[in-house]
Amino acid sequence: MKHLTKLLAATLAAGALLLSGCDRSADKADTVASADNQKDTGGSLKGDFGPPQGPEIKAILTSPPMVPPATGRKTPAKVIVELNVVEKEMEISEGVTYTFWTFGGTVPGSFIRIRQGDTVVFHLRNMPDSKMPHNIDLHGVTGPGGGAASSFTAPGHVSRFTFKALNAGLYVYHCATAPVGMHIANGMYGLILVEPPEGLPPVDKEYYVMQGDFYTAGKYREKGHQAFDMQKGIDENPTYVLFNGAEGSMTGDKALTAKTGENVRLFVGNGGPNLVSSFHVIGEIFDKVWFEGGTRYQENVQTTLIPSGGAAIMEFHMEVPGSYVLVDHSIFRAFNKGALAILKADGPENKEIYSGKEVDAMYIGERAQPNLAAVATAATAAKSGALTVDDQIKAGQALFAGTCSTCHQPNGEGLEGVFPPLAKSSYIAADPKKVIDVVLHGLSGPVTVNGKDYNSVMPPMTQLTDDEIANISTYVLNSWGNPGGRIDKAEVATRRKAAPTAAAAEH
Ligand code: HEC
Ligand SMILES: [Cu+2]
Repeated sequence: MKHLTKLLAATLAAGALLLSGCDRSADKADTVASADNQKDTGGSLKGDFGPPQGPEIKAILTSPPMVPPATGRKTPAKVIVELNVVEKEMEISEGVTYTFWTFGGTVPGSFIRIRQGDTVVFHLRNMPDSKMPHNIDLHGVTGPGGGAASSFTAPGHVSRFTFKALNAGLYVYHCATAPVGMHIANGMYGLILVEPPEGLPPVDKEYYVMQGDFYTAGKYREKGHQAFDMQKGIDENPTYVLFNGAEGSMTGDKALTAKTGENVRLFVGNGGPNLVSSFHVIGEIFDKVWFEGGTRYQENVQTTLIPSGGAAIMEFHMEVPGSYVLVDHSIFRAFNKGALAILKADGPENKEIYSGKEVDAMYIGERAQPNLAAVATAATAAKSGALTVDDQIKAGQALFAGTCSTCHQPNGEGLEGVFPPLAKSSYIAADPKKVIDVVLHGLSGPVTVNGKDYNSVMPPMTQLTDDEIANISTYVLNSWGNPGGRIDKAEVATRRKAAPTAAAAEH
């Protein structure tokens, strides 16, 4: 024990020596990086610029993915922030609704932008039709609880507290009412940017993106209204991992946009409640990342970590037109839980930097097309008992594009010797209901389709729900010269039970 302590002390001393040695040489290295990037900001001590000056200012709040304009101020002001807590049902995925608890009616909540040294008078109003009390803890507040204790607000009440924003940075705010995990999991978080006194350098586009993990009683994409599942939350086993509170919140015609030649700045937060994000943009390199939302930046970064309850600012220059995919690079979250968004850059090709071809359908899948409305229509029709074959075919087509077409090709022709055709398939004609089994349980070993032999493996599509499989199967049966017919959800459920898949057997 004694030995160990001694050893530790010696190691520490050696480390300290090394460190101070390092420091001195860094002082001498008079590079742009050390002068500009390593300056002493003085922290909260230097963030008090005295009493507010000029008239009171009402903060402009924006809904995601928009960001309020720069404050443009050179002096500290008194800034009024009015934020409403709204509990409301919204779509979490096509045909799936969830009761979110929100700051400002959106997930994440309204973006707040102020300047270091500002005095903020915060009004938190909990709407009269709320069922729960709520409060707010802003990570940019210096003071116990970050405002939480002073802002506990019952339904139909308003509370007010004042703070001086001493530290510059990008900060998360969230509800901190018990059970805290549940309030955050229901969407109660957002970002507040405290600009440094000199402001941020101007860029062409600024966007607000925030990740969160969600826990529903039903499985991923199971249609209808879904309740919160506390046990899944405790187990840190999310059903959805999302950017801006909904699957597809920034894809298709809602994609973020930019032009080539522009500088884009992303303010990215992570509300959690549980997961750490490995935030990445497929096809871009971050020129700069203000990691952890702090004062210093790192350059030339591929993927940046954003902790739960943390944030980062990143900037990059758009060189090549096309679709860039924002993902959590813990990649099952992107392709199987929804953590995927698109930034679409328009402009002339730049063949010297990139030879061309749009990002693979494999990366964006069905999220590239804005046609998932068909899936929602089918879900609504199914609920009211008015689901037609046509609804099913349209929904199935959209889902086929994201699930089956990478192998069997969009026209169902397959790839010779590798993926058998679904078009005019002799396999399907022999027993149309077999489509359900193949999708549910996969297929391997030798098969002959339209006179050609295949001996490969199709994995079971365990991520699909019963009604998704019913719609895809109905689409396949009614396309490309196949025999037609209709598969309903109940039939899929029966066949699923008949031969449990590996995934189902786990329970
Ligand atoms: C990862 C590639 C892949 C994906 C994705 C895929 N399949 Fe397959 N599929 C195959 C392969 C490979 C076979 C042949 C397996 C064998 O050789 O035993 C096959 C066989 C089939 C067959 C039987 C043979 C035929 O051509 O009629 C059907 C039906 C089928 N797939 C439907 C689908 C549907 C519907 C989807 C989407 C829900 C889908 N597949 C997704 C690779 C895939
Ligand atoms: Cu709350």
